[in-house]
Amino acid sequence: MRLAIISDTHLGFGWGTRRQEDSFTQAEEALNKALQTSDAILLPGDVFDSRVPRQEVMEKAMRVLSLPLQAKSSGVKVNAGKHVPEYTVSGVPVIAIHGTHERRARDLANPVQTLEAAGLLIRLHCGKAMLEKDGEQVVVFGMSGVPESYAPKVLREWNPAPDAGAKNVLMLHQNIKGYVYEEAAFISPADLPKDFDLIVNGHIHKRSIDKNLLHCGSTITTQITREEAREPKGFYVYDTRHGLEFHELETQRTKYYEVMEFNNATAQEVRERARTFLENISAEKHAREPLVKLKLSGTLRTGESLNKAEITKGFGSIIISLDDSLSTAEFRKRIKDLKDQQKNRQSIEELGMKLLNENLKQADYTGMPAEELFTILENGDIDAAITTIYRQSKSGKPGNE
Ligand SMILES: [Mn+2]
Repeated sequence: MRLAIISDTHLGFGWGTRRQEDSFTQAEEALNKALQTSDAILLPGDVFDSRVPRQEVMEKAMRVLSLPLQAKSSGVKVNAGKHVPEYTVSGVPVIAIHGTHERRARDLANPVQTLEAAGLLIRLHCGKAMLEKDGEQVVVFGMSGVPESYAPKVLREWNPAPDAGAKNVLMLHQNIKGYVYEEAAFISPADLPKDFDLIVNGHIHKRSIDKNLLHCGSTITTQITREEAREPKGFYVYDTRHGLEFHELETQRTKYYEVMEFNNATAQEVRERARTFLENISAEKHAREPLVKLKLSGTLRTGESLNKAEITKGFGSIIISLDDSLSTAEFRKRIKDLKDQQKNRQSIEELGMKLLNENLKQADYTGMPAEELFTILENGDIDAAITTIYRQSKSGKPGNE
């Protein structure tokens, strides 16, 4: 059996910018290629770029994700242990989990659930779907993204057990130690359930294969880093007989990442060096406008100021992200002010979470994670929050305030 794995399509990414079609173009290319040779398609989370996508994004997403339903039947039979409309699996079945970008509080519908309601895919959360074709069985297990600190507990309690008579694939969407900075992850590769033929983790946009753990990366570049600039995007096919194949996307833009260091430079020096670099890129042939990340760092001579527009002027055929961290004294202060503002905003949210956590603890509350409750409150849905607390509090009665 052949399972295409298309991760982190981030549909709707860059909406309102010159890149607003990219997520759809690249997801569509991946799906069209996958449909030619695969029996089923797995989407390990972050299908969308946001938890409440605008209608225009939803419309485009539905067009793209209806392609597998319209494709020629792969002949695979699916049993997901729940009702699945006939048409959902009449072409090439799609099995998805939701990721961090889509996660919402339990009582609120996330966009992957919306797609499932329309019959475009089968969504798993601590569940599995059995696939069968020509006497071969593959079981796809899926745990949708949960807050990182809950991930070990949710995984332990779910305790997915591979089926001895089948190939077993597990889909996750979490941080895993060794792939992100240490404090961000609560799961190590050693904590992952044993005896799976393949574990696919979404979320990490850089691809890698380590034993049976696959990070297939995103189909779209959401952040140009030095490493991501080198790495072409694509998707994988897991062939149960022959292993993993990578398929590179042709519609992706060429990426450039450059850091320029200056020491006590004049604005003119900076401008000239930057423009020479951009001219070289602009002289090359590109099927699509390339993405350029240019970082200017170091120091500007006192009294000099840089006009970014003068650097990028005339390069309409390049999508430039100009990161100017050149500092003169005034500039440093402006950045510091902005950072302070940002910090203050964050700390209000953190303080809110902390207060909520403490109050819930005092009230002996054991219901949904505080983070989810916080999201409901953040949305201003006080009634929903109260109902949830009453329903889920230990005693079933309100606590002491
Ligand atoms: Mn992602």
